[in-house]
Amino acid sequence: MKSKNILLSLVAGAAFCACATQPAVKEEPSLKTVLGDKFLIGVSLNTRQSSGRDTASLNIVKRHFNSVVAENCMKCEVIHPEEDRYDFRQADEFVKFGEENGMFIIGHCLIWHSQLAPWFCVDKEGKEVSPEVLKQRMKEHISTIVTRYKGRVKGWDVVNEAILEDGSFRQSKFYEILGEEFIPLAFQFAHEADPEAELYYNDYNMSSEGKRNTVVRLVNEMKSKGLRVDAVGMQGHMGMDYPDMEQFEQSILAYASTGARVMITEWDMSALPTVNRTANISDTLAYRKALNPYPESLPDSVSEHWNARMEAYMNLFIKHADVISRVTAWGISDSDSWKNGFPIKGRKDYPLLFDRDYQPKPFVKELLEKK
Ligand code: 9MR
Repeated sequence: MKSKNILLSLVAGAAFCACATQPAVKEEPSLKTVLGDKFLIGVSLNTRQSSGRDTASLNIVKRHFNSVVAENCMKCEVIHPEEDRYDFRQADEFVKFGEENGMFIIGHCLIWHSQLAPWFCVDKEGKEVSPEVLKQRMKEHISTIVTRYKGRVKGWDVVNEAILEDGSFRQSKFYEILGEEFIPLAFQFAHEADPEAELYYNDYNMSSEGKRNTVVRLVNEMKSKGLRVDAVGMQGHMGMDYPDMEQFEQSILAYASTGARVMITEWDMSALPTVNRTANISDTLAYRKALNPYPESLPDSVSEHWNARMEAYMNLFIKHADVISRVTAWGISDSDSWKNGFPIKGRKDYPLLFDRDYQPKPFVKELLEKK
């Protein structure tokens, strides 16, 4: 017994000496360490990133984020281009990347009017399919994709952008053929395919009152029918003069009142003059030089305003961390962003958390220094 104690003391002593002589490794501050006890902090990945080619971006992803979402590779036209053909190559790569890096993986998106494969709502003659056929196609599409990634993709944007700002339903093919019913049906099919997966309704301009009222009604109705709806995704595509923060806050609370959580799912803030507030990819405008005022770099005064607004929004998310369970940026560095090409092609925008040199923006730096 005595000799065992001596041995233990020697081991402990050696361990102590080893610790004492080695300088403590200082963990680099990261967004996930600063925010990890509040909500998941996520980012969307394009295929250069999820395939591992864009290593500069991946250093940021691995250090700062604990959740990833597919920017494009799970959308219908990519993953299910023809009725009897799926193409899972890019989606498989994305999910593998997420798993290898311990990320909370989000699938985006199952039912959406945009980037919908052309075959989806028509028959061989190009005529609109019947409600029964469309239901069957939705079921097959959703079950095949969700089942493939069962237990690996932890949450799905089940229905994307189905409601307009005034609260009416978007006149998509899904709505025209099936009416409102297409939304609960999509949630039902997704849940049947993976009962463990979280399911979300996701949309932009979610602080506009009309849209808010309809989404709240929809979520309440689905929940009262016993359907699983885990969260409402407020995309969070912002500009320098919208959304109004008070309305945004009211919306967070309104969505949370359904009992679902709230997620900021596609966060970015354009630093350019606002020409419209939509994120619907077909709402484009012609290029004019005056609308691309910072082709070299962002002037300090604009950068300060941008950082102050982003910081204020981050503080709002932190304030409501009891109901917000994820904040996801829509891209890693400014050069990735869809905003460089939308709503006007060829502009240079500065909407993300990291700049074109992969450096954190001032408000991110400040956040990191707080820890
Ligand atoms: O960022 C995406 C961009 O690369 C695509 O070209 C575009 C095409 O529809 O979709 C962008 O992502 C959208 C997201 O899937 C849904 N909400 C709006 C986003 C910006 O359009």
